[in-house]
Amino acid sequence: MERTFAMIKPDGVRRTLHAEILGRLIRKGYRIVGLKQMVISKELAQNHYAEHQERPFFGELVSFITSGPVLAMALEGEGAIAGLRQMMGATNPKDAAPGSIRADFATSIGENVMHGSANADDAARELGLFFSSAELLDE
Ligand code: D4T
Repeated sequence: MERTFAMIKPDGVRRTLHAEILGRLIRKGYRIVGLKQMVISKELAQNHYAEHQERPFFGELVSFITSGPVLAMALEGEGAIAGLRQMMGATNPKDAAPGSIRADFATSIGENVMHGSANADDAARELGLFFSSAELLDE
């Protein structure tokens, strides 16, 4: 069993895609072990996206992700880290596989509806940034 961090970004929350996206994740078989709608602080955003600090789009990325509430999630399931990435599709919706969440619901690379941890190290780091252990269901 793996745990991973997922998030509906402010564009997805504004468009109330909660049920659409949670429905897909639940039907896939993932267990939602943590869930909260929250506004990300600038500090948390900079920390979460620290790997992109030097990129030209960093400022826009931080201002977008803090622009309104997000729905933060902890998901559990077999192969959940890679499985979630597959369900989300490529970062740029133009390149996302047909039927993936980004292909179906997003048009721009900047506002691409969802985040999912890229690998096991990121999953552990991001779950720790967004959730305390008391907020998560037991295994
Ligand atoms: P996130 O982290 O949001 O799930 O996206 P990915 O893991 O799929 O992609 P990423 O880390 O490469 O990019 C993080 C975030 O930055 C935005 N972005 C990215 C952007 O606005 N312009 C760009 O050129 C790139 C590469 C989109 C996602």
